[in-house]
Amino acid sequence: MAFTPAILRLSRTVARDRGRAGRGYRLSTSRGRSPGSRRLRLESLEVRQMLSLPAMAYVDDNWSFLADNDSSGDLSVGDTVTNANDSIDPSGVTATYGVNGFGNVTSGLYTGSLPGSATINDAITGTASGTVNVLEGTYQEQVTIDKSLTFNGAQAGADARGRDAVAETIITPSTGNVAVITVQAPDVTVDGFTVLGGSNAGITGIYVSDQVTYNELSGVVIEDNIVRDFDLADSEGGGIIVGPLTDGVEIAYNDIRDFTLSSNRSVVGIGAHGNPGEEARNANIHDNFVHGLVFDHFVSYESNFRHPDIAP
Ligand SMILES: [Ca+2]
Ligand SMILES: [Ca+2]
Repeated sequence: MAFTPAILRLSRTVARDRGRAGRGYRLSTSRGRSPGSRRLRLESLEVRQMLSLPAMAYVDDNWSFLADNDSSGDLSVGDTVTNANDSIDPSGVTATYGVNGFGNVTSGLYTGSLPGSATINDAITGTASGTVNVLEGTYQEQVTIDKSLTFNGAQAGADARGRDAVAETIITPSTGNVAVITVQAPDVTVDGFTVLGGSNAGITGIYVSDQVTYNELSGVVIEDNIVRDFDLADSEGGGIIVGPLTDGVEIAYNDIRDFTLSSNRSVVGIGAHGNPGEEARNANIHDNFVHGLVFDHFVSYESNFRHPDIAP
């Protein structure tokens, strides 16, 4: 099937970009020192992170500034922020910016964001295996979950099928030919998000496969997510895709809807694909809605297709 290699190319591109822009970038501050010195810095950084990373973090697109704890006269790591601007439990979450609170501060005495503390990916980097709560709002980025954690949106625990007119955590891509959320670690739950594709070619909403270290992933649950409004133009795409080297991924209570494309390409609502020796095994796909996939030309789509590389 032509769809499979496109998804593989996609995930490998994401992995390469992540390698360039992720932890390696932080280490570039030691440029000019000896390689041995760089390794020492890496080790001490990782030790420090293991000792001090919180197990629970929050991300908000519109924090309210509460306290300038270091009297710096601006937003800095360690200041107190609260979610006063949200409609769900306003001011119910108080966090320490850059420690267990990430994102943008839009009201109060000092506003803005800081590099390393601004994005959902920053929150994942800054959290030990535990829970990252992304509060209601809209976030434009490609999220890579590269450690075992629970990744909760505003509607975590709420069945996505027919869910409407409630405050959502919306993640939308900044470019085409990417997965909006990539799960590449075992024991990850993605619960209660909306993935909004927009007018970006080649988008996959949520993709599960470790194309970096090629370890088989188990214990992954994708539930209660809306994946909607993809205008894929002349390209392929999909809603939720289980990729190679996975075992027992559960996909349930999701609502996949409103995909359009304009050429002879394929779109998959929910699917699984593997490679010989790298199968997607035991995928447990149940209780999802896939609807509103609209095409101008011929296209094949399946909500749960069978393939020789998908082992039972
Ligand atoms: Ca400050
Ligand atoms: Ca918000």
